[in-house]
Amino acid sequence: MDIKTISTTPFDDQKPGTSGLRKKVPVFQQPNYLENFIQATFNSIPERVGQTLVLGGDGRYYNREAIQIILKMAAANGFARTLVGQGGILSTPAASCVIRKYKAIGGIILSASHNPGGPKEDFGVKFNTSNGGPAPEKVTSAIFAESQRISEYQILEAEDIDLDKQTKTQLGNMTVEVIDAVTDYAGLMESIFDFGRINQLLTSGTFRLSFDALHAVTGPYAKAIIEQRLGAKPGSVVNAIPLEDFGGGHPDPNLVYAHDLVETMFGDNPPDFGAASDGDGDRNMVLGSKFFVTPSDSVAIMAANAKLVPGYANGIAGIARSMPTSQAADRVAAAMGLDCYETPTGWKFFGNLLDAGKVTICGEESFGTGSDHVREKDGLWAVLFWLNILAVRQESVEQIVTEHWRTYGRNFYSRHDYEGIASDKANQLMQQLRDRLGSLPGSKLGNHQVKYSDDFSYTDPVDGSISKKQGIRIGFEDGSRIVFRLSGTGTQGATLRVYLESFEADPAKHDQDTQAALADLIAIADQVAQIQAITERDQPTVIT
Ligand code: VG1
Ligand code: CO
Repeated sequence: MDIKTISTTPFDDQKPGTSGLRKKVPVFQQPNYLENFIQATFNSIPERVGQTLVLGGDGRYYNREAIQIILKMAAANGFARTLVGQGGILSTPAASCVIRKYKAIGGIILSASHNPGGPKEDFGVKFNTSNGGPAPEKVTSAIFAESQRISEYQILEAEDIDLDKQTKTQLGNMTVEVIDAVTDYAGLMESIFDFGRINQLLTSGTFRLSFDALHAVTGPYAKAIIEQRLGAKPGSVVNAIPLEDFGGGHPDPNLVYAHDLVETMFGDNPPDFGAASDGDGDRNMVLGSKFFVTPSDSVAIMAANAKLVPGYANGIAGIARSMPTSQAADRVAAAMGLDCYETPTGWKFFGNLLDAGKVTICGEESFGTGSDHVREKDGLWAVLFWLNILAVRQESVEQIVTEHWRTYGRNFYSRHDYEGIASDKANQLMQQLRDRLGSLPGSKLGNHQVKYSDDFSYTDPVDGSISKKQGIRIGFEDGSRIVFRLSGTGTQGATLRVYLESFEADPAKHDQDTQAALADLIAIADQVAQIQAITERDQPTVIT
């Protein structure tokens, strides 16, 4: 065996963000950059020797090269076995499923999620632990600490592995198993949902659906599950072939970036159901005919209808949502007598709650929903959940959502993103807001009386760990809220996210336009945070 020990020096910028380490491809291609981060990750799991690792990615540019490097490093670092998705492909939820099913010590997922891909675009590395979930903060901090004192890494000198054939190959003392990327995941979906009933709906002749994979990782999964197993008409899944640059698009399932699907769903004679997922398959957007379901409503509606799905027929244990996500889910939890947890942004904060059995369904406003079936948010799972509800209730998406609002009231909700602003300006904006937090409660902003204002701090109810400075919240007496935070997934400058929410109990007012319903809060947000003055932008780049 030819294991080489290579001397290296630390890079100071390897601190994982909201979801792994994300940088431009050329940054990862610098000598030793990827290797340092992988060795730092391996160093943080001393119990790795003799264990199984899971490896795959969303197929973006540099995926295959990175996989070859990581395989050789895993072989040199004592792993007994690595499971790799065929072609180097594993969606984020599928990787979570495989880690759990084969009791791996962890997994490495190569993805920058919804960020564009290509030689000059984004690449990323996420490490998931043995529960299948994103490494919690204590692990990502340990990885960062390792990256700051690294002096060498181990790599096996060997030929590249053929990633396209499902075979077992020996790499030093480690076995590499190239596995079908879809089978385990599809089997899990079949164990949760009523495939028979969904099949009846999809083959009834009247129901039409369109799933846009945006040339990202969910293409093969959606083809296999929605078309082949569930019988949707061929062509129901579009843009199904994963491309290294996602066809030049932005694989982000929202009303702005999934524009073709939006045109289909809001055009003439639209299908009954439309959905899209992101680069790595963990996000979902759900649409009905000429109707958009906000992700915050989606998680609330799923929780309220969970008993219609066989996998949740015995009820759910509780609900969790990220802090900026609307409080629609809280209303469902209250009505069902369940606990509802509010966590910082990022799926890693749901892991402990799921492991402890405190919650079953989790959601984020950023088009992320999931459950205890894996430890990641799961785009196709959410789509199948909706199809299962539609198959049982035999109503349209719009009917289901509007009826939900009549029962629970409507939380009007929108997120305004200001992308690519200068980091110093973004920090200045947050700092001056922070400086004013103490003086806001009791004062009036527009017509709204401030009830509380703080920088969100979270104490994990399971292990007691504390995460501070997770976003500035201003809450009003009437239940409306404005939240400000900076993105932790970008690779260029800073992105300011402004989250706006108000509540309306009166069904006569539920069909207002969202932006109109939130207009006064939007004006208050600008006034209190000096957005236009500091960023010199007169409008957001993306509104969801
Ligand atoms: C964003 C979203 C957050 C999500 C994260 C990862 O983070 O706001 O809700 O968990 O992306 O999603 P940020 O820090 O940019 O706001 V994914 O699909 O990129 O793994
Ligand atoms: Co994603």
